[in-house]
Amino acid sequence: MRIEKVVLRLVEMPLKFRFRTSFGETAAKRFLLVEAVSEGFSGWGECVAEDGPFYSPETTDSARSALSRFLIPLVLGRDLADAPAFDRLAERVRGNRMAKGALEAALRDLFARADGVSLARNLGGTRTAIEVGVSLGLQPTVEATVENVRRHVAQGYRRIKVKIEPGSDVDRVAAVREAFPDLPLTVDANAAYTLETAGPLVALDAFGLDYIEQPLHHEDLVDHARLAGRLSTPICLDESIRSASDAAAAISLGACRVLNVKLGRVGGYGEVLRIHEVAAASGVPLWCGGMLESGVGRAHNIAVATLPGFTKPGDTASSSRYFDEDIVEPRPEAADGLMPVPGGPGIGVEVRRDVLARFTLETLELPA
Ligand code: OSB
Ligand code: MG
Repeated sequence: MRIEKVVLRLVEMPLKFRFRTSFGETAAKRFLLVEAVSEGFSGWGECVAEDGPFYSPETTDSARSALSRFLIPLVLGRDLADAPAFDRLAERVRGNRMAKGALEAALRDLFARADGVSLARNLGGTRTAIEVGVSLGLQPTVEATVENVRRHVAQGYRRIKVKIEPGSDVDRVAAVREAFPDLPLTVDANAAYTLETAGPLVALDAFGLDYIEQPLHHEDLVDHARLAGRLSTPICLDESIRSASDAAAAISLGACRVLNVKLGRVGGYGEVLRIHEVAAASGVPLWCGGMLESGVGRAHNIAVATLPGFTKPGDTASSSRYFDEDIVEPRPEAADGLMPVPGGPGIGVEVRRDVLARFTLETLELPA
């Protein structure tokens, strides 16, 4: 397909709640949306870079620059045989994975739509529904934490993940575990601890967590392997895994026994599939993480989670948990912790251009 035009939009959608982690707080979802146009079809990708470089070194501004100056020009006016062809063209662009992943996702959606098949099926996905959990931000008190868990358990989520940080860890988990003795429960520290301050993490072994997500530095593997030797609870890595080669290194070092996979963090579906192979070869379970995505990114996450290696519930909660109004229809909505996989072409949801226009702050049209 000849890529005729790419439209880059800066979009802002109000969030229904403030989301606090050990690295910061978000009150609105501001992101770049990529639309790739060819032969009357539009493919959509969402860039998961945030406003500031606090989860990842990439930001919305750095992604806009990488996309408009280096990545989009690689495809404009070019006749691409398929979406993986972009992966090869973009190989010489280092890092900037969220920017790369957003364009790659738009192209994957575009090609699948033109073929009239669902992206999930195209990738080799095997599920018609995916099991989902929910990621709960830091609350001001232990009581508010338990109450928030209670509300989400009542909504049927299959696993609850609670954010922790030094000073808000063992007390939160102990209270949640006491109220919900059998709940599949995990914690995410977003890199807030060090080997020296890991005492509370060792204490968490008493609460039967499924795993502890990214306890140490965002680029570390070696200290995670050391920490794993002190814990009976498995470690799951998020920030530290940017590629299949990171995943292979982490697994062989013993730095993790579970992997959180995010399409944007690893630079697109090509890398997701390579991580999927690495994990399958060593029997490491995967799950699909989230970045508070709009319906477009959420639909991509659903496609990712249909792959057979994604055996643990991910963070792709219902669109209505985050937003009063979404830019796609049908909205991705889970019932009883099961998110249906749309069967239509591409990501299986349609962008509502009228709603999108209301949430769009800036539009950059890049014609061939
Ligand atoms: O660490 O998984 C994370 C959100 C933004 C940045 C990092 C993370 C998260 C979440 C939220 O945990 C997951 C979601 O509900 O989309
Ligand atoms: Mg995480």
